[in-house]
Amino acid sequence: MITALAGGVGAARFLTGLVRLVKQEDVSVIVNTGDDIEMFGLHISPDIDIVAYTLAGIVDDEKGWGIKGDTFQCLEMLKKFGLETWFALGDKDFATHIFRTDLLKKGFTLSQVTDEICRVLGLKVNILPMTNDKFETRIKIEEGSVHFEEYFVKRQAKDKVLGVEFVGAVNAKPSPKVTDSIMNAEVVVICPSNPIVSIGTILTVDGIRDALRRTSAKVVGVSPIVAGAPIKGPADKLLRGLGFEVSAFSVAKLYADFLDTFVIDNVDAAEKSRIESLGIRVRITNTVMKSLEDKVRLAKTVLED
Ligand code: FO1
Repeated sequence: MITALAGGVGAARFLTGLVRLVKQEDVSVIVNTGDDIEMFGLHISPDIDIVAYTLAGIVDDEKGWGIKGDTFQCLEMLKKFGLETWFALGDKDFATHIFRTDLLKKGFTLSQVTDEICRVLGLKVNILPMTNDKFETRIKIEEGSVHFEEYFVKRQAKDKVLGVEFVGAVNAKPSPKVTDSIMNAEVVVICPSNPIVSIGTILTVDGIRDALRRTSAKVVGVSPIVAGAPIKGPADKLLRGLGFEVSAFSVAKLYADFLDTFVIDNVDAAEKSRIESLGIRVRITNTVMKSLEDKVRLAKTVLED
């Protein structure tokens, strides 16, 4: 059993390589749900959908989210009704949110809904929401606090980050199978996702960090920071906003209490000894995933003993 902690696009691209090496049914993916957002009365789970669409081969590869070739008629009509349409939801994507919201209203948990979505998309991988409880990552900016997606998409990550709030973390419980998937794994992979609002969010759910510390699995992380910057997304803005250095070492330090090995990019080789001084083994390879071969090679490096 391989278990992965995942956020959005970077994680999904890594997982594409992983499932070329390991049978999908032997992979569990614990996904961040702090980006989940209610819009037009619908429950949207961006990171779950990014992972599911990517592994099902229907994601818009260039954007990394949404469905390839999707149209936006519904969104245009909603705009005519004067509703806010800054979050680009395609017509086929809307079907996922309608399906999810309908089942949630019928009493299904987010985990059960996600299992149904995986079944329909023909996925054998176990996609596990980090929690079934209400959870919202909010970013503190000058004007107050906004939902992560409002910070990142509507306001285009332009605001200075003053802090992050994990609303719901106090009561949120891991969804079923989450802690078991960590305790029973041979390898747990910390995917190249945002260390603050994707991986960091998952770590705030009761019991997850503890399980990572206790598991007999090898815990291997892939640095989401290459040459002082993320490949995609606002990780640098969030790290800097919270007073952290933007580097592979800085991320390794955030995970140091449970990480066995950290995979960093060739360009960051100079950080090897600093990371090893944290008691973490370091592997150096190309971590920038352009082709399928890159993704498979990176997954192979993560799994090699
Ligand atoms: N990201 C954007 O930058 N702009 C969008 O309009 C947008 C829409 C969107 C719709 C559905 C979905 O599942 C993801 C979407 N994303 C969009 C990506 C999302 O904002 C982030 O990539 C994740 O939340 C971060 O992991």
